[in-house]
Amino acid sequence: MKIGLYGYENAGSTTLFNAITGFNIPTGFSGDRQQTHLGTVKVPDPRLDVLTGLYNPKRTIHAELVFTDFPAASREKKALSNIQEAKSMDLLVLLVGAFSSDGQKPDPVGELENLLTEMVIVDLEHVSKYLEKQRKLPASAAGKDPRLVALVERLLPHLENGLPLRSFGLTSEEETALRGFSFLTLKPALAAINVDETRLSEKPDEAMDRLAEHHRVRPFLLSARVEEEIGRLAPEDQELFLADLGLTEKLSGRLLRAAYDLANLMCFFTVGPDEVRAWTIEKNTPAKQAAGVIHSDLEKGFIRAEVFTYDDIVEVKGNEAELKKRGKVRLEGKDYIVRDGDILHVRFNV
Ligand SMILES: Nc1nc2c(ncn2[C@@H]2O[C@H](COP(=O)(O)OP(=O)(O)O)[C@@H](O)[C@H]2O)c(=O)[nH]1
Ligand SMILES: [Mg+2]
Repeated sequence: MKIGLYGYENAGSTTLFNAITGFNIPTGFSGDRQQTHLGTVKVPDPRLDVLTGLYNPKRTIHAELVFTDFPAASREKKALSNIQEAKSMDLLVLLVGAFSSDGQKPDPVGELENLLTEMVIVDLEHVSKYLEKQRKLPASAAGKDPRLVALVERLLPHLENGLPLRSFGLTSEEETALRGFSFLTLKPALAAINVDETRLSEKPDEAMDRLAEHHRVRPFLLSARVEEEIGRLAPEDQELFLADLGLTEKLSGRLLRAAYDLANLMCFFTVGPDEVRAWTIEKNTPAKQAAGVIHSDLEKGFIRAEVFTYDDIVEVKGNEAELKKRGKVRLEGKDYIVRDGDILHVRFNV
């Protein structure tokens, strides 16, 4: 899963990136503002720690997310650099500055509106170009898909009205048909509002809420600088600091959970003496596709999956033989919908 950070200069995107990844990239004008930064973050999951205790494996592998901090957009030009790369992201974090700095009045609502509008324009241009190309093709042209063209035609007025495709009301079949376009305004997005730490427990104001609702993005309050500082403390001190701010968890944990929720993601596990590992899939994924996340051979040669739940294996302290005796190990076929916390042994043949 790939998460892209976008925002205007000085909104604090590189500071946020440092807070999440633990990196120490120079921020503000001391940094190289044209550089793109990439960082991998382990998804914390207490269940994985418990399973590690039960199986005592050679290695434990967390689910991982990759964060990309794109160069900040220039306020004068408005344009977002690398906006085309947003198409390959699974989730967007649109960061706006709401903290006070040198007497300058922040304008988080205006910033967010610009970012969101920019994304509508990218999709609108994509749709217009596609339709223009299709119109020029003879009816008999290979690969012509009149149903897809008709669907895309229906999207045009919606985008022309400045609305995101998230609010179009697409059916899941239509969404699948449109996947190849990678529309930006269909991607799950967090509106990350970078506030002073004293305002962390406040709610986003009404104008912000209205805008976020209009574009179907989820507001998320954070304080990048203070979280960056907390990240540099010893773990014991981190908890104290967080508690002082009225928080129970570091930014990376909160943000990752919001991302999983918004993108409709969940984890299943594989276990054994070599490796205990968490895997990320979308909710409602059938067993065969879930196996494909582990390895394409497991999907191709999928026969069945032995499935048991995290809670059940914890109850028998990792004793799978005992679990079988109790009839708690199921044999599931390719269409079984994998659930959060399921543990899978995939049987396959290639
Ligand atoms: N007061 C305050 N300053 C911040 C905060 N986040 C970032 N900054 C400062 O804003 C400047 C720009 O930050 P940077 O992360 O480089 O912004 P970017 O241009 O969006 O990547 C730096 O001087 C940061 O220290 C914050 O939450 N509070
Ligand atoms: Mg930056």
